[in-house]
Amino acid sequence: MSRNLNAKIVIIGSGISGIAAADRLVKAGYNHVRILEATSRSGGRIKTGKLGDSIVEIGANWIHGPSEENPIFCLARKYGLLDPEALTPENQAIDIGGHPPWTSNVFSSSGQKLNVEDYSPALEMFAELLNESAEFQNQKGEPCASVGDFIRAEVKQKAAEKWKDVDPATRSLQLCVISNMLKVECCVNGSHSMDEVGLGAFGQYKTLPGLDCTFPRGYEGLIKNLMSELPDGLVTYNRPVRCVHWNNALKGENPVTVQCDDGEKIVADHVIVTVPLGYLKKHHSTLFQPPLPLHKLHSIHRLGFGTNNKIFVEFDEPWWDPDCEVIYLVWEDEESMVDQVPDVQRSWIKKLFGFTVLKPTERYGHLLCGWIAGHESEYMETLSEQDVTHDVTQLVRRFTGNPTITPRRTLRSQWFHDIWTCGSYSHIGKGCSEQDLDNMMEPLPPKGSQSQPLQVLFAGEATHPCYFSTVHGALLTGLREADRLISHYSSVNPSKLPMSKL
Ligand code: 6YU
Repeated sequence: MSRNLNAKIVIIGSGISGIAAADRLVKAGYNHVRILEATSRSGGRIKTGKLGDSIVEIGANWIHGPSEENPIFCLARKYGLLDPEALTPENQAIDIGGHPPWTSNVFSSSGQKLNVEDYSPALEMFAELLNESAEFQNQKGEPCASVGDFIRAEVKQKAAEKWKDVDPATRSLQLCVISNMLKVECCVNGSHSMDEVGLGAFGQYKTLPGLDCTFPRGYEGLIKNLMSELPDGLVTYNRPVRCVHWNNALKGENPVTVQCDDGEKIVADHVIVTVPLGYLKKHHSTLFQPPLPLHKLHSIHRLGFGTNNKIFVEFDEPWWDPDCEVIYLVWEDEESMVDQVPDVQRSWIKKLFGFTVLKPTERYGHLLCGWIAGHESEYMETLSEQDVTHDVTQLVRRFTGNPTITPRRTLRSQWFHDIWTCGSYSHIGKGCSEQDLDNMMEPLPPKGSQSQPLQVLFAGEATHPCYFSTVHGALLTGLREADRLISHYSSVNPSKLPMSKL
């Protein structure tokens, strides 16, 4: 195939995956590349905001696994966006397996601050079972359909052996801690419940070494730097795409036509679709003409895409220890190991697992980030700021036993009601396998078709086989699809293009 630098390439979405694809193509010499973005900004789920004087992340928070293999870490380092500690070889070498060893404070619903020995047996058991949950990959079968079912069954069995001589109150508390841990995992996975996270392919997600770090001046700094390297005018903002008409060449026209909401029709040789899985789930039937092939549709349905929201809460004084990095809130009536609340409207707040502490204090003051996943989180989005603040205040007063604590201000994210995202990020759904992730990234027309190849390509976090749900995963998918086109047209091996050129 001859190199065709005049190929018309349209990228839908200006999140990190779309930007990475554009950057790679432009630097490879393609001169008809454009991005159509529905909103007025680039970055998508990378979104930095402010609460008072503090910079806060509404979307992505950390670089997961900041080390040499992580392209986000390499770019952030190149642009000088990280604190010096994050750059040290020691920091890069720490292998935490996705769960940073944070110093915790644990409070119970009767207003007690628990001692480590009160809750550590449950934490240890949970961590062990979570590791085991990732080991059914490539095995002949798994004992249960979901991670939630597996953990509950195993805890019951192990508790009967290990905690048989423990007094009932202590034993019940351990089970309540397990409920809290399940809620934490709902946030990590972006799922409503761990009962909806598939066990068989749970081990598909891979972590990188490095202790998770943040961007002291905001994650969006990365987007600004990347955008400054792209030609002016490459992104058209406020231009939602309504429909991608593919296989047009059969009618003697250009292979693809992109129809925008405002009626404009843009012809292209290739379209790279980077819209979130949540958006795809909701709009696939109108977004593609002809419709997506059945195997791709089934994978879109099987993969999970849930909501994880943040509620930032600022206080005048800390009510946690100076070294505390995470606060867990344990409900003492949850010994049945639940991660869903029975009555969402009345008790949505029980789903909030607790808070991470924004550090260092000199930068953020006394600022916490609350985490809440699932349908309870989606309901929270419908409440007024005042109602959310009221419920969070009552929660903190109850768990600390201090009826006077009052937040100075709050701010929450609303990812489910963001019409261009429809949730937060993807996870392995029940019944999912590696094949589903392969199907997600398969271009159109599918293999074996006689029509013009690579008309529609798919990037975005939900199309990465093992780094789905992350910023680095999303970036790598953009590069992958750009490279697919480059190698389609060129004899030059795209892997020879240095990463530093990005
Ligand atoms: C990470 C983190 N992080 C917290 C929260 C969220 C996410 N992630 P984009 O959506 O960015 O871009 C698509 C664009 O398309 C967008 O601009 C749209 O407007 C546009 N669009 C849509 N429809 C369109 C149309 N019709 N026409 C035109 N344009 C259209 N990742 O690395 N660290 O700390 C977090 C977190 C609250 C919401 C995160 C984190 C996820 C990333 O933000 C996300 O993957 C990428 O930004 C997506 O980029 P993109 O380009 O694909 O889409 C075992 C096991 C466990 C598995 N999971 C463990 C990992 C945990 C992940 N953790 C995340 C945690 C947090 C806290």
